[in-house]
Amino acid sequence: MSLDPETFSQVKDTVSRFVREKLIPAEDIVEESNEVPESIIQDMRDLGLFGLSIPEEYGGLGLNMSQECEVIHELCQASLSFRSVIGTTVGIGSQGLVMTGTEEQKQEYLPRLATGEISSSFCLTEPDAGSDAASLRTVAVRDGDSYVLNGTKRFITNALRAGMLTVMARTDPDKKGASGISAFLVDPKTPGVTIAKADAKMGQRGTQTSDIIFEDVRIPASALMGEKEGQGFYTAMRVLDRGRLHLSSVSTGISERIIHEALTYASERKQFGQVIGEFQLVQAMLADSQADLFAGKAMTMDAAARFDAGEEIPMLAACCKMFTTEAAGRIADKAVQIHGGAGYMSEYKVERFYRDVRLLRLYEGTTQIQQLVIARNMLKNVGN
Ligand code: COS
Repeated sequence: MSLDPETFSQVKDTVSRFVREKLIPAEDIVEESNEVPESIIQDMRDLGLFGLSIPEEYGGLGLNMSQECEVIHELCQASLSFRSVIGTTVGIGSQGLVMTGTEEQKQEYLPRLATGEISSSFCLTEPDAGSDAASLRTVAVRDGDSYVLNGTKRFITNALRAGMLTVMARTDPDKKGASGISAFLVDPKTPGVTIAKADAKMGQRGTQTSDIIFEDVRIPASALMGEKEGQGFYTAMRVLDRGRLHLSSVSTGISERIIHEALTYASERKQFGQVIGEFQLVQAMLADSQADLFAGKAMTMDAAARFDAGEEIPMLAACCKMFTTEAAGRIADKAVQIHGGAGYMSEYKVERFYRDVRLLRLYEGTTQIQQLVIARNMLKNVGN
């Protein structure tokens, strides 16, 4: 699956224009109001952004991974909260369904997800199951033609606006680890589902995360993704591999924007009778940031091309996620430093971006989980 080069180039140009003309000017409103204006969400629907990764036969744009990474890099030249509106639908919320759903399940949800009529959330994390995802405790007990769900999910992005939840739950209580977990497609309006109020966070204002509580939620047996029990954890891992490439592009996109802010400031701000960009110690910070950005973009595009060619990429995706998110942290830190005292002031965007990018090293697997995935794969391949 991929979009033809000419149409793809138009999509990319349109996204760049949208970022420049609509998103960047709206950044302050989002920061102040803690929400993305409905008019912008409608623009995103009109541009087809919710359907980037959904195959064309279900109404999406059908981008391949390389194309998705390029578009996400462009989109993330603006505040990360905008990307977050479509992020769960484009990435982890829909891709399990694309990979393993039955035709009927795909027909039920994908066309509406692609247009943005509904959006989706990915429900894996729980109060006691974060990095150790396989220890999750939400249960789905089979009862005739239904399953009954009980449990709590935590930090679920876009839960408050979701029209479809991909929920990982334990169907086999005798199997403690990965193989007892199944994935379900759940309508959040089902009786017994409670979505808690949005969490207060360090940054990314305008992005909403919440707990979801399932209390005796009866869902039809046909909601079991792929109609196969015991596949949920493996699907989640595959979805996260892909999601980690998506997030790498998020990181390189916002890194490029932060470097632009630092460079602009360094070219205008004068001290000791000259612009500070002429000082070599400032140049060193700019140069390190640019090299980090170039490396991150190159590795992400390489891994995405390999994914599109059908290669197994869990280790490479973890390398990209680890490197690009850590690089975004370094770049944001240097941008604040280049701004001096001004960098600590909310009036300048780098203060906000510094807080926003802190999340990148935490969600969809912390840096330490990426290290674990990389090293385990290296050790597995010894002697091959
Ligand atoms: N693709 C497919 N299958 C995978 C896989 C992948 N990328 N990674 C692991 N698996 C399989 C393993 O092969 C193993 O299969 P068996 O049951 O047949 O043995 C199973 O999944 C369990 O894997 P493993 O033994 O490695 O599981 P662990 O519990 O030790 O750890 C980690 C797995 C830590 C990698 C996983 O829990 C993880 O990614 N945690 C972070 C979760 C996360 O990113 N949360 C963010 C929430 S979403 S915003």
